[in-house]
Amino acid sequence: MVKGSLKRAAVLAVFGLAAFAAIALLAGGAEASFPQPWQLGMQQSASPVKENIAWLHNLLLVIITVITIFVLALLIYVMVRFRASANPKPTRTTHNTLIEIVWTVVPTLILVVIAVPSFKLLYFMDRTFDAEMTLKVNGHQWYWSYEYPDQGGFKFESYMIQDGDLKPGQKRLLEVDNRVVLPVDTNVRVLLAGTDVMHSWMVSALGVQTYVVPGRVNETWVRINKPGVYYGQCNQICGINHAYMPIAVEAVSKADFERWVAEAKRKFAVAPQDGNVRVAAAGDTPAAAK
Ligand SMILES: [Cu+2]
Repeated sequence: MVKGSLKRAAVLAVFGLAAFAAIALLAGGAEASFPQPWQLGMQQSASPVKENIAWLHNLLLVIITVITIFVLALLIYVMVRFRASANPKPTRTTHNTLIEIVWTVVPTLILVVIAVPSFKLLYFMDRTFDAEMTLKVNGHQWYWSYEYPDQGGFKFESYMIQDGDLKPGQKRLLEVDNRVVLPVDTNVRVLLAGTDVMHSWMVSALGVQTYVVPGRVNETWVRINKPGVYYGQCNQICGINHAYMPIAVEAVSKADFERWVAEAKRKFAVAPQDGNVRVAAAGDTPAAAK
């Protein structure tokens, strides 16, 4: 009897240690706003949504680890204890009410424990009700364009820097010519639409992954809590250059954001459309008519 409970305690201790080792390994892995070689864990959080995602991920990791080790231990025990040579005359038992209740109730409780924080997070990440500004994201084959309706409505396109044009320190396949600049500690409503096919705007450190669909507007939000550059990628297969339309979000202080807006308004000013448009003449070649 004593031997049995000792064995049980030892098994429980092993479960616990394995779970914590797995969490330490996965959660402590990387601290960066871009994917790193051999990275195991998720990128460091830079928004409340991502913090909540990381928390739920760690909870699930414990549950998954414990269940997997428990089932594995049961299988090994059964294989050893009830193998033909050790157990030549098998029992004909088919029902055990207590065990049947336990294996129904315990999984139900586990599902409830997962469902409650899961639904809470789902509604939390859905939208922000007190947005301080709006960012419009447009997906194209194969680049992004961004629009700032609350800052005068300027818009610009954001293309990946090609390998040959990379400057020292720029990240291959992640750096873009025009980064999306956003202020920190600000609730930003993000509206997303597509112009051709489906794309997906995914920035890992911000916990955002929203589909970009032609003909409809999807909504999400970010609140970036520390300055930095957060890289992401299109993660909906959208055609041949799907891998070459990265996202670079640069989070700056509110004062720096105002300065950037003033500069961006000039830089990305839309050319006046009134009266100066040259009408193509009959003899123009297509190139000259532009
Ligand atoms: Cu895409």
